[in-house]
Amino acid sequence: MNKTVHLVVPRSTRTSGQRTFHDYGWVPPVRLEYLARSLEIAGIETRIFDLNREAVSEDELFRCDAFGVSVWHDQYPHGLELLREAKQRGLRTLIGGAQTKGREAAIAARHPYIDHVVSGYADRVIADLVLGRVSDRIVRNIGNVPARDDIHLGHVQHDLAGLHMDAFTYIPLATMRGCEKASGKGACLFCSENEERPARVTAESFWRQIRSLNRQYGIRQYFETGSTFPTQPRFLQSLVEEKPSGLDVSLKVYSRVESLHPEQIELFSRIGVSAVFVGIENIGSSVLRVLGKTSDLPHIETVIRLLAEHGIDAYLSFVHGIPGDTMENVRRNIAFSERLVRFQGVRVGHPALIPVPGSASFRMIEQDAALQMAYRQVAGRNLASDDDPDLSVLSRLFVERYTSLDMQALTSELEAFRQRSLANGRGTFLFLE
Ligand code: B12
Ligand code: SF4
Repeated sequence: MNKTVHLVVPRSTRTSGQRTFHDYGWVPPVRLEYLARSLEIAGIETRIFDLNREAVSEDELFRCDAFGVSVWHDQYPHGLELLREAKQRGLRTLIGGAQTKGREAAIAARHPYIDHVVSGYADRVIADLVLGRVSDRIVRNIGNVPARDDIHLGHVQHDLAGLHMDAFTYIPLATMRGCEKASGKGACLFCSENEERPARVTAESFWRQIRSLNRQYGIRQYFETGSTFPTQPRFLQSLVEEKPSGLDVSLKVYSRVESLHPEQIELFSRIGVSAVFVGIENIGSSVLRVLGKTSDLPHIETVIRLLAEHGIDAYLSFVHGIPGDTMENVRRNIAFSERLVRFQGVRVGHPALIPVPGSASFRMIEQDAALQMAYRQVAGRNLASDDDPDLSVLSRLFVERYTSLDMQALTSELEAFRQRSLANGRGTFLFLE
Protein backbone atom coordinates (compact mmCIF):
# COMPACT_ATOMS: atom_id res chain seq x y z
CA MET A 1 0.00 0.00 0.00
CA ASN A 2 1.17 3.55 -0.73
CA LYS A 3 2.69 5.54 2.09
CA THR A 4 1.00 8.75 3.16
CA VAL A 5 2.82 11.73 4.58
CA HIS A 6 1.37 14.80 6.24
CA LEU A 7 3.41 18.00 6.05
CA VAL A 8 2.24 20.52 8.58
CA VAL A 9 2.81 24.18 9.39
CA PRO A 10 2.24 24.41 13.15
CA ARG A 11 0.45 27.31 14.79
CA SER A 12 2.43 30.48 15.31
CA THR A 13 2.37 30.96 19.07
CA ARG A 14 5.13 33.49 19.61
CA THR A 15 5.34 37.19 19.17
CA SER A 16 8.60 38.92 18.46
CA GLY A 17 8.88 42.31 20.11
CA GLN A 18 5.53 43.94 19.46
CA ARG A 19 4.82 42.00 16.31
CA THR A 20 3.69 38.60 15.26
CA PHE A 21 4.67 36.72 12.16
CA HIS A 22 1.20 37.38 10.83
CA ASP A 23 1.94 41.09 10.74
CA TYR A 24 3.74 40.21 7.51
CA GLY A 25 0.60 38.67 6.08
CA TRP A 26 -0.15 35.02 5.55
CA VAL A 27 1.17 33.21 2.51
CA PRO A 28 0.44 29.61 1.49
CA PRO A 29 3.25 27.22 2.49
CA VAL A 30 4.71 27.00 -1.00
CA ARG A 31 7.93 25.49 0.40
CA LEU A 32 5.92 22.38 1.23
CA GLU A 33 4.50 22.24 -2.27
CA TYR A 34 8.03 21.67 -3.58
CA LEU A 35 8.42 18.76 -1.17
CA ALA A 36 4.96 17.42 -2.04
CA ARG A 37 5.93 17.40 -5.71
CA SER A 38 9.07 15.34 -4.97
CA LEU A 39 6.98 12.95 -2.90
CA GLU A 40 4.34 12.67 -5.61
CA ILE A 41 7.00 11.69 -8.15
CA ALA A 42 8.11 8.95 -5.75
CA GLY A 43 4.51 7.71 -5.51
CA ILE A 44 3.98 8.95 -1.95
CA GLU A 45 0.67 10.55 -1.15
CA THR A 46 0.99 13.93 0.56
CA ARG A 47 -1.35 16.29 2.35
CA ILE A 48 -0.35 19.73 3.53
CA PHE A 49 -2.00 21.44 6.48
CA ASP A 50 -1.44 24.96 7.69
CA LEU A 51 -2.82 24.99 11.20
CA ASN A 52 -2.82 28.79 11.24
CA ARG A 53 -5.57 28.70 8.66
CA GLU A 54 -7.55 25.55 9.13
CA ALA A 55 -9.09 23.48 11.87
CA VAL A 56 -8.37 19.77 11.53
CA SER A 57 -9.40 17.01 13.91
CA GLU A 58 -6.54 15.17 15.59
CA ASP A 59 -7.62 11.92 13.99
CA GLU A 60 -7.40 13.39 10.53
CA LEU A 61 -4.15 15.21 11.23
CA PHE A 62 -2.31 12.10 12.37
CA ARG A 63 -3.88 9.63 9.91
CA CYS A 64 -0.65 8.98 7.97
CA ASP A 65 2.59 6.97 8.00
CA ALA A 66 5.02 9.88 8.29
CA PHE A 67 4.45 13.27 9.87
CA GLY A 68 6.64 16.29 9.14
CA VAL A 69 6.51 19.81 10.55
CA SER A 70 7.96 22.88 8.89
CA VAL A 71 8.96 25.44 11.46
CA TRP A 72 9.98 29.04 11.67
CA HIS A 73 10.98 30.42 15.05
CA ASP A 74 7.42 31.35 16.02
CA GLN A 75 6.00 27.91 15.16
CA TYR A 76 8.64 25.82 16.88
CA PRO A 77 6.90 25.20 20.27
CA HIS A 78 3.70 23.93 18.65
CA GLY A 79 5.76 21.93 16.13
CA LEU A 80 7.46 20.02 18.96
CA GLU A 81 4.10 19.28 20.60
CA LEU A 82 2.79 17.83 17.36
CA LEU A 83 5.85 15.69 16.79
CA ARG A 84 5.69 14.27 20.32
CA GLU A 85 2.08 13.29 19.73
CA ALA A 86 2.88 11.86 16.29
CA LYS A 87 5.61 9.65 17.75
CA GLN A 88 3.25 8.41 20.47
CA ARG A 89 0.95 7.31 17.66
CA GLY A 90 3.82 5.37 16.09
CA LEU A 91 4.48 7.64 13.10
CA ARG A 92 7.81 8.44 11.47
CA THR A 93 8.60 12.04 12.48
CA LEU A 94 10.46 14.77 10.60
CA ILE A 95 11.27 18.42 11.22
CA GLY A 96 12.62 21.03 8.78
CA GLY A 97 12.43 24.74 7.97
CA ALA A 98 14.31 27.91 8.96
CA GLN A 99 14.41 27.08 12.69
CA THR A 100 16.50 23.95 12.17
CA LYS A 101 19.39 25.74 10.43
CA GLY A 102 22.53 25.62 12.55
CA ARG A 103 20.70 23.94 15.47
CA GLU A 104 20.29 20.45 14.01
CA ALA A 105 22.45 18.68 16.58
CA ALA A 106 20.83 20.42 19.56
CA ILE A 107 17.32 19.66 18.28
CA ALA A 108 18.16 16.00 17.67
CA ALA A 109 19.78 15.65 21.10
CA ARG A 110 16.96 17.28 23.06
CA HIS A 111 14.05 15.68 21.23
CA PRO A 112 14.54 11.93 20.88
CA TYR A 113 11.01 11.48 19.48
CA ILE A 114 12.08 13.18 16.22
CA ASP A 115 13.40 10.66 13.69
CA HIS A 116 15.03 13.16 11.28
CA VAL A 117 16.10 16.76 11.71
CA VAL A 118 16.59 18.32 8.27
CA SER A 119 18.45 21.53 7.66
CA GLY A 120 18.27 23.30 4.30
CA TYR A 121 16.53 22.35 1.07
CA ALA A 122 15.05 18.88 1.32
CA ASP A 123 13.55 18.20 -2.12
CA ARG A 124 16.20 15.64 -3.01
CA VAL A 125 16.00 13.68 0.23
CA ILE A 126 12.41 13.88 1.42
CA ALA A 127 11.15 10.73 -0.31
CA ASP A 128 14.01 8.61 1.05
CA LEU A 129 13.31 9.95 4.54
CA VAL A 130 9.64 9.08 4.37
CA LEU A 131 10.40 5.62 3.00
CA GLY A 132 12.85 4.95 5.84
CA ARG A 133 15.87 4.67 3.54
CA VAL A 134 17.97 7.11 5.54
CA SER A 135 19.32 6.12 8.92
CA ASP A 136 20.95 9.45 9.87
CA ARG A 137 18.96 11.50 12.35
CA ILE A 138 20.61 14.73 11.24
CA VAL A 139 20.39 15.48 7.54
CA ARG A 140 22.05 18.66 6.29
CA ASN A 141 24.00 20.32 3.49
CA ILE A 142 21.75 18.94 0.81
CA GLY A 143 22.88 21.82 -1.37
CA ASN A 144 21.18 24.34 -3.55
CA VAL A 145 18.85 21.90 -5.24
CA PRO A 146 17.49 23.27 -8.51
CA ALA A 147 13.85 23.96 -7.82
CA ARG A 148 11.09 21.90 -9.40
CA ASP A 149 9.69 23.53 -12.44
CA ASP A 150 6.27 21.97 -12.12
CA ILE A 151 4.96 22.82 -8.72
CA HIS A 152 1.31 23.45 -8.23
CA LEU A 153 -0.58 24.45 -5.15
CA GLY A 154 -2.93 21.51 -5.45
CA HIS A 155 -1.88 20.02 -2.14
CA VAL A 156 -2.77 23.06 -0.08
CA GLN A 157 -6.13 22.38 1.47
CA HIS A 158 -7.36 25.96 1.24
CA ASP A 159 -9.39 26.96 -1.70
CA LEU A 160 -6.94 29.50 -3.02
CA ALA A 161 -9.16 30.46 -5.87
CA GLY A 162 -11.78 31.54 -3.35
CA LEU A 163 -9.38 33.56 -1.24
CA HIS A 164 -9.08 37.27 -1.60
CA MET A 165 -5.71 37.47 -3.32
CA ASP A 166 -5.16 41.10 -2.39
CA ALA A 167 -4.66 39.86 1.13
CA PHE A 168 -1.29 38.40 0.08
CA THR A 169 1.55 40.65 -0.54
CA TYR A 170 3.56 38.21 -2.63
CA ILE A 171 3.52 34.45 -3.18
CA PRO A 172 6.97 32.99 -2.47
CA LEU A 173 8.58 31.10 -5.31
CA ALA A 174 11.90 29.26 -5.16
CA THR A 175 13.01 28.98 -8.77
CA MET A 176 16.48 30.19 -7.75
CA ARG A 177 18.40 28.99 -4.74
CA GLY A 178 21.52 30.18 -3.02
CA CYS A 179 23.56 33.36 -3.09
CA GLU A 180 26.31 34.54 -5.44
CA LYS A 181 28.16 36.31 -2.66
CA ALA A 182 28.06 33.37 -0.21
CA SER A 183 29.38 30.97 -2.83
CA GLY A 184 32.16 33.36 -3.85
CA LYS A 185 33.51 35.45 -0.99
CA GLY A 186 31.59 33.55 1.70
CA ALA A 187 28.37 34.39 3.52
CA CYS A 188 27.99 37.72 5.29
CA LEU A 189 28.73 37.72 9.02
CA PHE A 190 25.06 37.75 10.04
CA CYS A 191 23.68 35.36 7.43
CA SER A 192 23.21 31.59 7.53
CA GLU A 193 23.20 31.11 3.76
CA ASN A 194 25.23 28.06 2.71
CA GLU A 195 28.23 28.46 0.46
CA GLU A 196 27.31 26.18 -2.41
CA ARG A 197 26.97 27.42 -5.94
CA PRO A 198 23.53 28.93 -6.62
CA ALA A 199 21.10 26.79 -8.61
CA ARG A 200 18.21 27.88 -10.78
CA VAL A 201 15.65 26.62 -13.25
CA THR A 202 15.78 27.59 -16.93
CA ALA A 203 14.07 30.73 -18.17
CA GLU A 204 11.45 28.59 -19.85
CA SER A 205 10.50 26.70 -16.69
CA PHE A 206 10.66 29.89 -14.63
CA TRP A 207 7.76 31.26 -16.66
CA ARG A 208 5.98 27.92 -16.90
CA GLN A 209 5.71 27.85 -13.11
CA ILE A 210 4.48 31.41 -12.88
CA ARG A 211 2.05 31.06 -15.76
CA SER A 212 0.54 27.94 -14.25
CA LEU A 213 0.03 29.57 -10.83
CA ASN A 214 -1.34 32.67 -12.53
CA ARG A 215 -3.83 30.65 -14.59
CA GLN A 216 -4.95 28.36 -11.79
CA TYR A 217 -5.21 30.82 -8.94
CA GLY A 218 -5.01 34.28 -10.47
CA ILE A 219 -1.83 35.08 -8.53
CA ARG A 220 -0.18 38.20 -9.92
CA GLN A 221 2.56 38.96 -7.40
CA TYR A 222 5.52 36.68 -6.82
CA PHE A 223 8.39 36.86 -4.37
CA GLU A 224 11.44 34.97 -5.67
CA THR A 225 13.12 33.72 -2.49
CA GLY A 226 16.57 32.83 -3.89
CA SER A 227 18.96 34.91 -1.82
CA THR A 228 20.28 36.73 -4.87
CA PHE A 229 18.40 36.92 -8.15
CA PRO A 230 20.82 36.19 -11.02
CA THR A 231 22.20 39.29 -12.65
CA GLN A 232 24.09 37.77 -15.61
CA PRO A 233 22.77 39.78 -18.57
CA ARG A 234 22.52 36.68 -20.76
CA PHE A 235 20.18 34.90 -18.33
CA LEU A 236 18.14 38.05 -17.74
CA GLN A 237 17.86 38.50 -21.49
CA SER A 238 16.56 34.93 -21.84
CA LEU A 239 13.93 35.68 -19.17
CA VAL A 240 12.83 38.68 -21.23
CA GLU A 241 12.65 36.59 -24.41
CA GLU A 242 10.81 33.65 -22.83
CA LYS A 243 8.26 35.77 -20.98
CA PRO A 244 4.81 34.74 -22.23
CA SER A 245 3.10 37.63 -23.97
CA GLY A 246 0.13 39.03 -22.12
CA LEU A 247 1.27 37.64 -18.76
CA ASP A 248 0.64 40.46 -16.32
CA VAL A 249 2.60 39.61 -13.17
CA SER A 250 5.05 41.42 -10.95
CA LEU A 251 8.08 40.08 -9.14
CA LYS A 252 9.91 40.97 -5.99
CA VAL A 253 13.52 39.77 -5.87
CA TYR A 254 16.63 39.92 -3.73
CA SER A 255 19.77 41.54 -5.07
CA ARG A 256 23.04 43.15 -4.06
CA VAL A 257 23.89 46.70 -4.88
CA GLU A 258 27.30 45.72 -6.29
CA SER A 259 25.63 43.53 -8.95
CA LEU A 260 23.20 46.17 -10.15
CA HIS A 261 24.08 48.37 -13.11
CA PRO A 262 21.98 50.19 -15.72
CA GLU A 263 21.77 47.09 -17.94
CA GLN A 264 20.47 44.84 -15.15
CA ILE A 265 17.95 47.41 -14.00
CA GLU A 266 16.63 47.84 -17.53
CA LEU A 267 16.29 44.03 -17.90
CA PHE A 268 14.67 43.71 -14.45
CA SER A 269 12.06 46.19 -15.55
CA ARG A 270 11.34 44.30 -18.76
CA ILE A 271 10.95 41.01 -16.85
CA GLY A 272 8.36 42.59 -14.58
CA VAL A 273 10.40 43.15 -11.41
CA SER A 274 8.44 45.64 -9.34
CA ALA A 275 10.47 45.56 -6.13
CA VAL A 276 14.04 44.73 -5.16
CA PHE A 277 15.26 43.98 -1.68
CA VAL A 278 18.85 45.23 -1.52
CA GLY A 279 21.22 44.63 1.37
CA ILE A 280 23.24 47.84 1.71
CA GLU A 281 24.31 46.67 5.20
CA ASN A 282 26.49 49.64 6.10
CA ILE A 283 28.53 52.49 4.69
CA GLY A 284 31.13 52.83 7.48
CA SER A 285 34.59 51.88 6.29
CA SER A 286 35.75 50.06 9.46
CA VAL A 287 32.54 48.03 9.53
CA LEU A 288 32.81 47.28 5.82
CA ARG A 289 36.34 45.99 6.31
CA VAL A 290 34.95 43.40 8.73
CA LEU A 291 32.36 42.40 6.11
CA GLY A 292 35.03 42.17 3.40
CA LYS A 293 33.17 44.80 1.39
CA THR A 294 33.80 48.26 0.07
CA SER A 295 31.22 50.91 -0.41
CA ASP A 296 30.64 53.22 -3.29
CA LEU A 297 28.10 55.82 -2.23
CA PRO A 298 27.73 57.43 -5.67
CA HIS A 299 27.05 53.95 -7.12
CA ILE A 300 24.39 53.25 -4.47
CA GLU A 301 22.69 56.55 -5.25
CA THR A 302 22.83 55.89 -9.00
CA VAL A 303 21.26 52.45 -8.53
CA ILE A 304 18.49 53.85 -6.37
CA ARG A 305 17.79 56.66 -8.83
CA LEU A 306 17.66 54.23 -11.76
CA LEU A 307 15.35 51.86 -9.90
CA ALA A 308 13.05 54.79 -9.12
CA GLU A 309 13.12 55.91 -12.77
CA HIS A 310 12.05 52.41 -13.82
CA GLY A 311 9.24 52.38 -11.26
CA ILE A 312 10.89 49.60 -9.24
CA ASP A 313 10.46 49.88 -5.47
CA ALA A 314 13.63 49.45 -3.44
CA TYR A 315 13.73 47.95 0.06
CA LEU A 316 17.14 48.85 1.44
CA SER A 317 18.42 47.01 4.43
CA PHE A 318 21.11 48.36 6.76
CA VAL A 319 22.56 46.36 9.67
CA HIS A 320 23.88 47.79 12.93
CA GLY A 321 26.09 46.17 15.51
CA ILE A 322 28.76 44.75 13.23
CA PRO A 323 32.18 44.68 14.98
CA GLY A 324 33.74 48.12 14.80
CA ASP A 325 30.39 49.92 14.78
CA THR A 326 29.99 53.17 16.72
CA MET A 327 27.05 55.43 17.47
CA GLU A 328 28.51 58.04 15.17
CA ASN A 329 28.57 55.47 12.36
CA VAL A 330 24.97 54.46 13.10
CA ARG A 331 23.88 58.10 12.75
CA ARG A 332 25.83 58.46 9.50
CA ASN A 333 24.08 55.42 8.05
CA ILE A 334 20.69 56.70 9.13
CA ALA A 335 21.41 60.13 7.62
CA PHE A 336 22.47 58.48 4.35
CA SER A 337 19.31 56.38 4.25
CA GLU A 338 17.21 59.47 4.91
CA ARG A 339 18.70 60.92 1.75
CA LEU A 340 17.77 57.79 -0.19
CA VAL A 341 14.12 57.70 0.89
CA ARG A 342 13.61 60.92 -1.05
CA PHE A 343 13.54 58.78 -4.19
CA GLN A 344 10.14 57.44 -5.16
CA GLY A 345 9.38 53.93 -3.86
CA VAL A 346 12.37 53.63 -1.51
CA ARG A 347 11.94 52.10 1.93
CA VAL A 348 14.73 51.48 4.40
CA GLY A 349 15.10 49.06 7.29
CA HIS A 350 17.56 49.48 10.16
CA PRO A 351 17.66 46.32 12.31
CA ALA A 352 20.34 45.47 14.85
CA LEU A 353 22.38 42.41 13.93
CA ILE A 354 20.83 39.10 14.97
CA PRO A 355 23.43 36.32 15.22
CA VAL A 356 21.23 33.61 13.72
CA PRO A 357 22.37 30.00 14.15
CA GLY A 358 24.42 28.86 11.18
CA SER A 359 25.96 32.32 10.67
CA ALA A 360 29.56 33.38 11.34
CA SER A 361 28.35 35.78 14.05
CA PHE A 362 26.71 32.86 15.87
CA ARG A 363 29.95 30.88 15.58
CA MET A 364 31.83 33.84 17.13
CA ILE A 365 29.59 33.53 20.18
CA GLU A 366 30.02 29.76 20.28
CA GLN A 367 33.79 30.28 20.47
CA ASP A 368 33.66 33.02 23.09
CA ALA A 369 33.62 31.56 26.62
CA ALA A 370 32.78 34.89 28.28
CA LEU A 371 29.78 35.41 26.01
CA GLN A 372 28.57 31.87 26.60
CA MET A 373 28.69 32.46 30.33
CA ALA A 374 26.82 35.75 29.91
CA TYR A 375 24.19 33.91 27.84
CA ARG A 376 23.79 31.29 30.54
CA GLN A 377 23.31 34.01 33.16
CA VAL A 378 20.70 35.94 31.19
CA ALA A 379 18.83 33.16 29.37
CA GLY A 380 19.33 30.48 32.02
CA ARG A 381 20.44 27.96 29.37
CA ASN A 382 23.61 26.52 27.95
CA LEU A 383 24.07 27.80 24.39
CA ALA A 384 25.84 24.65 23.17
CA SER A 385 22.77 22.51 23.84
CA ASP A 386 20.11 25.18 23.28
CA ASP A 387 17.82 24.07 20.45
CA ASP A 388 15.92 27.34 20.55
CA PRO A 389 18.31 30.17 21.39
CA ASP A 390 16.94 33.49 22.55
CA LEU A 391 17.85 35.68 19.59
CA SER A 392 17.21 39.00 21.29
CA VAL A 393 19.59 38.08 24.12
CA LEU A 394 22.20 36.92 21.59
CA SER A 395 21.78 40.12 19.63
CA ARG A 396 22.36 42.34 22.67
CA LEU A 397 25.33 40.28 23.90
CA PHE A 398 26.96 40.31 20.48
CA VAL A 399 26.49 44.03 19.89
CA GLU A 400 27.72 45.03 23.33
CA ARG A 401 30.71 42.69 23.20
CA TYR A 402 32.02 43.50 19.73
CA THR A 403 31.10 47.17 19.31
CA SER A 404 31.17 50.29 21.43
CA LEU A 405 27.36 50.48 21.12
CA ASP A 406 25.02 50.26 24.05
CA MET A 407 21.98 48.22 22.98
CA GLN A 408 19.51 50.50 24.71
CA ALA A 409 20.99 53.60 23.11
CA LEU A 410 21.05 51.87 19.72
CA THR A 411 17.41 50.80 20.04
CA SER A 412 16.35 54.35 20.99
CA GLU A 413 18.27 55.80 18.04
CA LEU A 414 16.64 53.35 15.62
CA GLU A 415 13.20 53.94 17.13
CA ALA A 416 13.67 57.72 16.85
CA PHE A 417 14.52 57.22 13.18
CA ARG A 418 11.39 55.12 12.69
CA GLN A 419 9.18 57.72 14.34
CA ARG A 420 10.75 60.50 12.24
CA SER A 421 10.12 58.50 9.08
CA LEU A 422 6.52 57.82 10.04
CA ALA A 423 5.98 61.51 10.82
CA ASN A 424 7.48 62.51 7.45
CA GLY A 425 5.47 59.88 5.62
CA ARG A 426 8.81 58.47 4.41
CA GLY A 427 9.30 54.79 3.86
CA THR A 428 10.60 52.41 6.42
CA PHE A 429 9.93 48.73 6.58
CA LEU A 430 9.89 46.56 9.61
CA PHE A 431 11.84 43.53 10.66
CA LEU A 432 10.87 41.24 13.47
CA GLU A 433 13.15 41.94 16.40
C1 B12 B 1 11.05 34.91 2.56
C2 B12 B 1 11.87 35.01 3.81
C3 B12 B 1 11.33 35.72 4.88
C4 B12 B 1 9.93 36.33 4.84
C5 B12 B 1 8.89 35.22 5.07
C6 B12 B 1 7.69 35.39 4.19
C7 B12 B 1 6.86 34.14 4.23
N1 B12 B 1 5.84 34.16 5.01
O1 B12 B 1 7.18 33.16 3.56
C8 B12 B 1 9.99 37.35 6.04
C9 B12 B 1 10.35 38.72 5.53
C10 B12 B 1 8.73 37.44 6.88
C11 B12 B 1 11.17 36.79 6.84
C12 B12 B 1 11.37 37.10 8.16
C13 B12 B 1 12.45 36.65 8.89
N2 B12 B 1 13.51 35.94 8.40
CO1 B12 B 1 13.61 35.22 6.65
N3 B12 B 1 13.89 34.45 4.97
C14 B12 B 1 13.15 34.39 3.91
C15 B12 B 1 13.94 33.67 2.79
C16 B12 B 1 14.54 34.73 1.89
C17 B12 B 1 13.17 32.72 1.92
C18 B12 B 1 12.41 31.59 2.64
C19 B12 B 1 11.85 30.69 1.58
O2 B12 B 1 10.67 30.77 1.27
N4 B12 B 1 12.73 29.88 0.96
C20 B12 B 1 12.35 28.97 -0.13
C21 B12 B 1 11.83 27.64 0.41
C22 B12 B 1 11.57 26.66 -0.72
O3 B12 B 1 12.86 27.12 1.19
P1 B12 B 1 12.66 26.78 2.72
O4 B12 B 1 11.62 27.62 3.34
O5 B12 B 1 13.99 26.78 3.37
O6 B12 B 1 12.11 25.28 2.64
C23 B12 B 1 12.96 24.21 2.29
C24 B12 B 1 13.73 23.60 3.48
O7 B12 B 1 13.80 24.46 4.61
C25 B12 B 1 13.07 22.32 3.76
N5 B12 B 1 11.93 22.28 4.66
C26 B12 B 1 11.07 23.24 5.01
N6 B12 B 1 10.12 22.74 5.79
C27 B12 B 1 10.37 21.42 5.95
C28 B12 B 1 9.69 20.42 6.66
C29 B12 B 1 10.18 19.12 6.63
C30 B12 B 1 9.46 18.05 7.37
C31 B12 B 1 11.39 18.83 5.93
C32 B12 B 1 11.93 17.45 5.93
C33 B12 B 1 12.06 19.82 5.21
C34 B12 B 1 11.54 21.10 5.24
O8 B12 B 1 12.60 21.93 2.47
C35 B12 B 1 12.08 23.08 1.79
C36 B12 B 1 12.16 22.87 0.31
O9 B12 B 1 13.47 22.52 -0.09
C37 B12 B 1 15.04 32.91 3.62
C38 B12 B 1 16.36 32.71 2.88
C39 B12 B 1 16.23 31.70 1.79
N7 B12 B 1 16.64 32.09 0.62
O10 B12 B 1 15.71 30.59 1.98
C40 B12 B 1 15.20 33.82 4.84
C41 B12 B 1 15.55 33.18 6.19
C42 B12 B 1 14.71 31.94 6.40
N8 B12 B 1 15.13 34.21 7.14
C43 B12 B 1 15.91 34.32 8.15
C44 B12 B 1 15.72 35.25 9.20
C45 B12 B 1 16.88 35.41 10.17
C46 B12 B 1 14.53 35.96 9.32
C47 B12 B 1 14.15 36.93 10.45
C48 B12 B 1 14.58 36.55 11.87
C49 B12 B 1 14.71 38.29 9.99
C50 B12 B 1 14.54 39.44 10.95
N9 B12 B 1 15.63 40.00 11.37
O11 B12 B 1 13.45 39.82 11.26
C51 B12 B 1 12.61 36.94 10.33
C52 B12 B 1 12.02 35.80 11.21
C53 B12 B 1 10.61 35.45 10.92
C54 B12 B 1 10.14 34.34 11.85
N10 B12 B 1 8.88 34.26 12.07
O12 B12 B 1 10.85 33.53 12.38
C55 B12 B 1 17.07 33.36 8.07
C56 B12 B 1 16.89 32.20 9.06
C57 B12 B 1 18.21 31.83 9.67
C58 B12 B 1 18.08 30.90 10.84
N11 B12 B 1 19.09 30.11 11.05
O13 B12 B 1 17.10 30.90 11.55
C59 B12 B 1 17.06 32.96 6.55
C60 B12 B 1 17.55 31.53 6.25
C61 B12 B 1 17.96 33.99 5.85
C62 B12 B 1 19.43 33.78 6.14
N12 B12 B 1 20.16 33.25 5.19
O14 B12 B 1 19.94 34.08 7.19
N13 B12 B 1 11.94 35.97 6.08
S1 SF4 C 1 23.22 38.53 3.51
FE1 SF4 C 1 22.58 38.37 1.37
S2 SF4 C 1 24.48 38.70 0.20
FE2 SF4 C 1 25.10 38.18 2.29
S3 SF4 C 1 25.42 35.95 2.22
FE3 SF4 C 1 23.32 36.31 2.94
S4 SF4 C 1 22.07 36.19 1.14
FE4 SF4 C 1 24.18 36.47 0.44
